[in-house]
Amino acid sequence: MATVDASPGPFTFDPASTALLVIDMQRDFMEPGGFGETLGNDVAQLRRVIEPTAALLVACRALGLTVIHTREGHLPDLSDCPPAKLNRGEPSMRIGAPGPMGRILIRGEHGHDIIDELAPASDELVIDKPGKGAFYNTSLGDVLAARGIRSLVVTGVTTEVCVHTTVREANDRGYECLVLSDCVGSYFPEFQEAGLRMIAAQGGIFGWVAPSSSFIAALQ
Ligand code: C5J
Repeated sequence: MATVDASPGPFTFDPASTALLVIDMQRDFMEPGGFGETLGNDVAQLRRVIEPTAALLVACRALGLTVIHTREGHLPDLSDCPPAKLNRGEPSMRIGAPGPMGRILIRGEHGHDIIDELAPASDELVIDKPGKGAFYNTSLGDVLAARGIRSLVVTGVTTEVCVHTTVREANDRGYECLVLSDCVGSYFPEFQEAGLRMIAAQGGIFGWVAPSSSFIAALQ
């Protein structure tokens, strides 16, 4: 067992039953011309998570920890994109529209894939998801059960949307979640702060929060 110095208290985990989850580090959220920018966001806000997440991946891979990446996106015919999502808000381009990185948030397009800096290794799982949560309409639950995973170390974007939804889904399914504060990012600094506080509040209502340095130290 290993223990991380975390908030609201120590997070204890068995590396053999722990997976690193890297959520939606896709060009569509991280780079100009993608889904994030069509919604009016400054994608530069998210770039600070790249370097610590790359270092975290090196540490987890060296120890053989299970690493799972997710990508949010839709089938080319949009049959898995409900109108409530497609028509929401006033984006400059809707999901499926042709953008500079290919059709916005569509599987197989350049913008839908994970950024080069955090590209999955060949033996790492990539779960495509149509929703915000990584469990909704995906094989993630089965994959985790098959591997005996009980604890999730959660990273990715964006903190208050797909990271939060996934952590909440995971809680309801009985997983222990540690969110790494410098490896999750939001377009909104105030949501980043509040999102992290919500996880560890009330004695860890959704889980634990720690910087990646504390998690990496616990792995040594
Ligand atoms: C959003 C996500 N923000 N990956 N998706 O629409 O958080």
